[in-house]
Amino acid sequence: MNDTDAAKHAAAEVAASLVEPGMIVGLGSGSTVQFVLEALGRRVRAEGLSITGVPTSSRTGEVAQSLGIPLAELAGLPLDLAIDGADEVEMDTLRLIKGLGGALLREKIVAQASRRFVVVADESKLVHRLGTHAPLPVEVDPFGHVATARRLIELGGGPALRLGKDGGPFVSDGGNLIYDCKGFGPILDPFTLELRLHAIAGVVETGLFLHMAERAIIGAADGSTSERRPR
Ligand code: A5P
Repeated sequence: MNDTDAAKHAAAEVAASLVEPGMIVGLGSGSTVQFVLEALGRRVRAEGLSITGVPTSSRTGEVAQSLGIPLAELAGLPLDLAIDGADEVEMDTLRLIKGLGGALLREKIVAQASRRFVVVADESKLVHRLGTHAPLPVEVDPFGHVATARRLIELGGGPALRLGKDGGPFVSDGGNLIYDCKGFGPILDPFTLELRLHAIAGVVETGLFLHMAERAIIGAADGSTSERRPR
């Protein structure tokens, strides 16, 4: 295991230990969550831990199923806990950029439906200001998306249409396109930016997760972890 994976693994093990019998658990997406799924699958098999997972992407659903984690769709009841990764974690506030994996819309719906939202990440994801390294992913409706992108240019986002492995546009689980916006960083006022982006018809969701995370579990390469809470 390389250093980054060791850090992700350490954070994931702590997050998986927060899950208690009977919980309905939102399961995020990405490589850090993959370690969470493995830890939960192990607990389901070894301890008979009875939980219901609500996946945020088809990929997570497939992996969770293969590991024996029972799944359900998101319904009206609140989830007890959601666990997800992040592309950037603002260290003092725990505001996040998410969506480099392309699952931001469902991740945000699941996080919003959960009583508690815990982030798992390696320490490379910690930043002083959002938009330091990661572009801001903005999910848009395919209809007229070039016109929508023009509005993102006007806002200074410098949008780039995300491409898939086949060289064509990347299409999210919800059938939408994603523009990665490098131009917004560093993001000093994410709340105003969120409002401006949502005021554009055609924008479905943004990768800004504000006031959502109750804590972040940050893993280091030596296998240690630290916990951060928003100030
Ligand atoms: C998926 O859409 C993203 O929001 C992920 O949570 C994010 O990209 C973190 O992924 P890693 O754990 O692979 O870094």
